[in-house]
Amino acid sequence: MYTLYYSPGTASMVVHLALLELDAPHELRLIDFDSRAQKDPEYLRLNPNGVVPTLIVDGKPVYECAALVLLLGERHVDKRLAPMPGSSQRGLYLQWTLHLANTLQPAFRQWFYPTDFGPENQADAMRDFARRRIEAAWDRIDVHLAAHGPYMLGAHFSLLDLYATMLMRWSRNMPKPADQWPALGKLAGMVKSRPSWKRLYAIEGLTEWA
Ligand SMILES: N[C@@H](CCC(=O)N[C@@H](CS)C(=O)NCC(=O)O)C(=O)O
Repeated sequence: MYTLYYSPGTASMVVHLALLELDAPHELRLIDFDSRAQKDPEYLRLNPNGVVPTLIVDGKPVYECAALVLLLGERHVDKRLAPMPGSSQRGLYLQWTLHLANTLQPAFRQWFYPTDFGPENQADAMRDFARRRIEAAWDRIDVHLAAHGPYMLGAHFSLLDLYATMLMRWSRNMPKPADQWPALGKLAGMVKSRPSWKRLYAIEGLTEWA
């Protein structure tokens, strides 16, 4: 049994989706951002970064959503939602998962929390820089999907598609949302039609970009 510390629609979303896709028994603990529960000393003992997600795995906290996606894929290998070491898709899988984690997700952090990166009076410039980084990443991923899609790994759905689609969702109120890129839009449509997506929306109480 896993325990996921989450906040609706945030970086915990991909872990929650993965748990649902993998049919992995889990319980949820809501971290209320309005009361800054992510900075509570009790929560900081689990995740000293004061962010979600944190997943309790065999009694121990593990954080970083990309790491959790990789970990869950290999702990539930029978579900075949992640290429294992030695498989021909493994390199591509690691490449894109880390690309999302190292390039796209940090740019979103800069978009949503610009004052973490510089003074208040430079927030607009920070956000504009983040927007350009995000759009450049969508350009590259869309080219990849158009040539090698429709899923990130080709013909077969994997946990990586959940990660890409969560990040696409974060762009929904940006000047150019990710689903306006054709191949990205197609991927988003396929992931959004999965039962796991619909269940997560019901459980987390999400409505936007359903
Ligand atoms: N690198 C971390 C980033 C997690 C992260 O930034 N989570 C955000 C929500 S999307 C958060 O908890 N923000 C609350 C805060 O920074 O106080 C991961 O991938 O798990």
